[in-house]
Amino acid sequence: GGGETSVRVERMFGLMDRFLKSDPSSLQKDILDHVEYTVARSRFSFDDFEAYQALAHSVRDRLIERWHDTQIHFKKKDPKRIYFLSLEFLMGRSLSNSVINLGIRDQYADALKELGFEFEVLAEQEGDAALGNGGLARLSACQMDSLATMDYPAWGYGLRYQYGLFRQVILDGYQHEQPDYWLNFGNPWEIERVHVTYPVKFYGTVEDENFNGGKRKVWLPGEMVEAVAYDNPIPGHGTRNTITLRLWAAKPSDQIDMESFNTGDYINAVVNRQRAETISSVLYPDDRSYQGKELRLKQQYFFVSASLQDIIRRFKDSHSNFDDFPEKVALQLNDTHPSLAIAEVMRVLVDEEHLDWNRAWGIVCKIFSFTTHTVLPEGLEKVPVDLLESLLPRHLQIIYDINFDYIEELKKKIGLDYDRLSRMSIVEDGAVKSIRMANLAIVCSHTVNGVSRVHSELLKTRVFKDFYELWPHKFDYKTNGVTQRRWIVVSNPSLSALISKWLGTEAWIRDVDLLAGLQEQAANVDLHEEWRMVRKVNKMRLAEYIEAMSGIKVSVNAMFDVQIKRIHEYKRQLLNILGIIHRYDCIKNMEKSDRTKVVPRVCIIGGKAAPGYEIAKKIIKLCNAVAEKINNDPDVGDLLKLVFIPDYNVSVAELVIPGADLSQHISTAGHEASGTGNMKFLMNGCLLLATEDGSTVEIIEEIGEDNMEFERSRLK
Ligand code: Z16
Repeated sequence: GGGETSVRVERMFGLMDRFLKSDPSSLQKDILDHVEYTVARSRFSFDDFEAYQALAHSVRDRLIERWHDTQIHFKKKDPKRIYFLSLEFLMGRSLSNSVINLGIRDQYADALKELGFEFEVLAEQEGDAALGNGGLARLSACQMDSLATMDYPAWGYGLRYQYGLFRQVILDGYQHEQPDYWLNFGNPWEIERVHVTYPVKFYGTVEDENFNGGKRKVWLPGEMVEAVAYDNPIPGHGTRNTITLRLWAAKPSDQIDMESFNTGDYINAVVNRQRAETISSVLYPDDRSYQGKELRLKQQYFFVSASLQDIIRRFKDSHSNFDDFPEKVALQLNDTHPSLAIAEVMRVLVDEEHLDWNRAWGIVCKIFSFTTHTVLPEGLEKVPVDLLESLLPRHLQIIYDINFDYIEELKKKIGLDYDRLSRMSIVEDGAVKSIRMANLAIVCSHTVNGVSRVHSELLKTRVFKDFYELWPHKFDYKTNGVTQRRWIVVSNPSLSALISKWLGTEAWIRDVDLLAGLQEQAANVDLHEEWRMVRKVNKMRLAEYIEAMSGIKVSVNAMFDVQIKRIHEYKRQLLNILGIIHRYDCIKNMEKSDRTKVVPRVCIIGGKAAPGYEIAKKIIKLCNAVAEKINNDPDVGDLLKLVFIPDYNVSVAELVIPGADLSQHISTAGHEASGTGNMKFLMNGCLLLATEDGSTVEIIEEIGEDNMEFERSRLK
């Protein structure tokens, strides 16, 4: 009865402090409790890694509190939710970011000091979560941080790969790939939701069934796997809002395959079940070429299907009429990777919820927006029809039906211009008949976002010109950004302190525009001096790292000239290396007396090549060969060094960027959709050497022409 319940509830509240406390001794107690009960080590004997684990678990507890409050708050308010669907998230490390956003970093540092540990040393124990390739994936991570900080009711959805982006090992100058089995040592930043699971179906056939005097389609799938949710809490800064990155892992489903168990081959039946897990096992390491592999398509549908079941379940918790769906749900497609979501929503609404086609279509047209990240044709996904037909036969029919209606409408608008109709069709009738996922996404989305102004212009005038002429109102852009929380506060604490001191406030940590206030101090020599000291300290950190990684000693008095990003022809690392060879040659041929005029330079290049991208791999080899030559020439000494930093990732970036004097963003103009590294260097006070491409064009406008120099060719 009620009496008994209230006694129980009272007892529960009595046992629970409303919130975990964050004074040093509470933190120490929590950490030591985790050493003993979570890590299962004696509190008198544990190493740095175990201390990190315990520390991380105590932070996790605090995240969970806020996460619960956030869920309750939004459940009551029932706002329109933003669902960000992305196959990639490059989160990097979580510890520092979390305690800084929770506002308890210093408290933790003090608490640890008394226990004999350094916060920074423990933070170094954490491995990167590298569930993504490059800019697109790090953008997803930055966006999650900003959505949380700005109090949005947002969810990120993705895949929990067991193997993240490969580790790059350099042997004899060549890149070798090693598996990144990142979950080996556990992951304190995720919460496994054993009860949040959904079945995901593949293969099979589509049959006609009698229904209400008519016919309808039923999909009889041939395979079923289970999607299990793993929640990664994302805390905002200066707010209790803590949102969720929900990643799906594949597990064998209990509901099928009983047949194979009945045949008596028990061992093989178990082994076959286990194969389900391969769906979420490995991230594809190609940063923009689409290969048309079945496993990749399976990954896409797996995460789309599980996410939509979850989203629709949440909607149905408080709504019964699907016409309200667009008022409560916004689905953001991060590139075309999740664009099967369009066909899946149609399928659920029509086949499972029994809405008629036009009503379902009206809903679909209001909920999707599509962000596109490239203009390179090889980046555009084209799924072979044969592949789609075998894996998802009902979805193929739905896409054909969407295309049929759309082409009929199109004919009314543009007439029988068959060239144009075939260019704009969702279905490509080439040697290999295929589905153009970008066309599907454009047709069905209300907004198509570019990632910088020039990128958007190129979409409108070239890549998607036909569509722009038809639907100019759909085309928009949101120039990429990066979060200053990670790229200044986490990665450059001394600069962060300097900025807060000279601005007289920490408000810039939530509102980046306030950094403009530093302009008033632009001529302040005291500030200059402090700034130089900060740079020096960061360069020393970086120099130590370089020596530890490569044995190369570099002088912190030299200019650090950095290019770090995925290796790609259009990004022109080759041009950089040729420039370095030229510089070497000049020094060699110089009069000895002229050498004093040379600014000593340490050139730093880092980045991974897609494992199948031969030219990119050769560029890495070339870089290492040139480095070998230059670094071992005593005649050149500190005037020029070249370092290839292996295994470039988010935490390496956090170390390198604050120590850079000059950074290179020299893509062939018209190729870099946006670029985000440029912003990270810029906000750390680094000079940019750049082509007028992507977001650099807008950076030029922001900093003003007083703060830049054009190359002569442009002045002519
Ligand atoms: C990627 O990282 C990007 C584009 C793409 O098609 C595939 C991948 Cl994996 C990058 C763009 O190259 C870069 O210019 C942009 O800043 C970034 O996406 C985020 O929009």
